[in-house]
Amino acid sequence: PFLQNVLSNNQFLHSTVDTQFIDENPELFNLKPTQNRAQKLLHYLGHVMVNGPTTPIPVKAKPSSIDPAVPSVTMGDPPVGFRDVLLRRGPEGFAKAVRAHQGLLLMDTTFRDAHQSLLATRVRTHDLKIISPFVSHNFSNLFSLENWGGATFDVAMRFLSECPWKRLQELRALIPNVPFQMLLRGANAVGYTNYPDNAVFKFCEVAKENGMDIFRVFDSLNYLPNMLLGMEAAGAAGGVVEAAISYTGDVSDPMRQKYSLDYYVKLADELVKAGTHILSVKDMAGLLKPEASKLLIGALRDRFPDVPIHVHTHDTAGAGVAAMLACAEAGADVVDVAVDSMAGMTSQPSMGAMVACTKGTKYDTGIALEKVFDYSEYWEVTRGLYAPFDCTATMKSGNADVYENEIPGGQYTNLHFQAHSMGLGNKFKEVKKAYTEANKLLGDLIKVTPSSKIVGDLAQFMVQNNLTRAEVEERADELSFPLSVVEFLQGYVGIPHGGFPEPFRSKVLKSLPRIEGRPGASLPPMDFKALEEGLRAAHGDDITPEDVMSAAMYPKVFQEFKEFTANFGPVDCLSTRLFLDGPKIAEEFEVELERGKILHIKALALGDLNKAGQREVFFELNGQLRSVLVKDTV
Ligand code: 3PY
Ligand code: ZN
Repeated sequence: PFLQNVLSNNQFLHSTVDTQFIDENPELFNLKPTQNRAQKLLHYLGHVMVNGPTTPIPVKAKPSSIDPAVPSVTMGDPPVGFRDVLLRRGPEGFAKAVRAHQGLLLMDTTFRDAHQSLLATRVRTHDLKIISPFVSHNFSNLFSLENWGGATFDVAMRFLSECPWKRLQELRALIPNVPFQMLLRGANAVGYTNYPDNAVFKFCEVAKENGMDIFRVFDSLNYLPNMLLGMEAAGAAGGVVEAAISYTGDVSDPMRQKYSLDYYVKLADELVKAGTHILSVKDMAGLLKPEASKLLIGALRDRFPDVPIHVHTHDTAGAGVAAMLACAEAGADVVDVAVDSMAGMTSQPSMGAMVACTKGTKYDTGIALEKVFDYSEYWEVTRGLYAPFDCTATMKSGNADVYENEIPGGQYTNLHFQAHSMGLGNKFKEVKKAYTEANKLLGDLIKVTPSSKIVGDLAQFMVQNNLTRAEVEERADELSFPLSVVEFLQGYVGIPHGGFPEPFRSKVLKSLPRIEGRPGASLPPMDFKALEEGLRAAHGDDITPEDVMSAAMYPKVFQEFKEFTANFGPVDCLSTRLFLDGPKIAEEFEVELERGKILHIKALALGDLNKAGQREVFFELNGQLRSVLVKDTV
């Protein structure tokens, strides 16, 4: 308003004042549009009160009514952690320090993979932020905190209506001392298909600028050219490169030769040769048994005495802690865990169990068990807020059948959910059997995003059409397969170990084109300038470089996210219960829009349905009566 007055002032307009300062500083006019964020949030809350949550809810359960207690944190700066080592010594020095470290190091996956596996990736920045100072002060000796990438990028915008970059920025400000780690799907970045090379490079650059430290890079087929592209992008951005070999099969079973010890060691050779700072084994389905851990990690340790080894697993069968202890004994430097109340089943093995089981041994983690208990209690109660997404609504235990079907943790939960929501809860075994058969049809693949989705799509196709593997093989030239399967066979994902299955491939593809080599190599570079201009035209001038990357990865999801926030405001400021369930009548609450800017809101009443099918919802906002009109769509 002040500027508006100045700009309409006669003296100002007729140049009788010296405007040189203004002329020389055009950025003074980069004004935020008048926001009225409060009214938009009332609109959102009213909408939830009338119509229920905007995000789809898979389970008929309400968020718990118990609020988490936040454990207290001592005043002052947090202790020095590995991030300080990284900032001082760079990625190479960091890797040396990790390798030289006495005792076992842990990565905490609670902020990413744990909730991706158990709670459909739905944990909101709001709840991550609340516990961040505690993590920073009490878990400063973690190797890293995995808090970004994988499915979180997409889900943040698509289902939580929040900006993934803001999450990264806010967590970084709260946890300066623990390295942050993300999951990068190689040439697929944080998406499900190949992006042009320059998009993967730019993505890593922006991620690093926003505070990301360690990039775990994998490819869903272990296809080396795709992995190298992701590694180069992470390295060029100045990040720590952690190349991850996706593990499948069983190296301790002499009958299973396709993914043998020799296969993994040879792949590791290539990754080390390419200069990975850290070598990772990514056991996305939790198939690495203790005996296999000894063989695989032992072999890698012998071959690469100077390279830190980091192992990731899932606890689907229930043998995760045993496997990670075996990995530590075989020479792993770092293993992945989730805090106890977010661990187990399709998530990572329990942090508390690993800390307790190694205590007093040469693998002692140096983490205080008491602090793990506090951390776990916070997450136990917070987890209750996500009851509408919690896999334990239907899944009651782990299951050792994963050694046969090899379904990755997150997908195992999703398929279980899907089977139950389609009323096929008693047919889950069949779904898993079909998955096993579909995998064999496709030539026994490494299965992780997106190859796992392709196997899942084929399995679903077989169940829906009541087809056996033999029938699919026989009738391959006449069936109309899911697009993902056809594209995989065309080579759009990469080339699987051992090549494509024949004659299945030829029968399906007939004369369809086949891609030779790395799929991304033939994509034209993304025109970021044009993309940014388009976004400015659509959404106004406050588009950031981060927004441009969001739109590059997920154009439609980003557009919908912008439209949503233009309507409903910064819903990430709401508590999770308010976000999912809205307030109760007469409930009073505060919403912190930004530091020190707090709204005091009371929900007063819900009006009757009017002739236009709307309801008026009444609030008190900072002591003043406000109302919003909401279309009743229920
Ligand atoms: C992802 O790609 O999101 C994964 O977690 C793979 O394991
Ligand atoms: Zn995982």
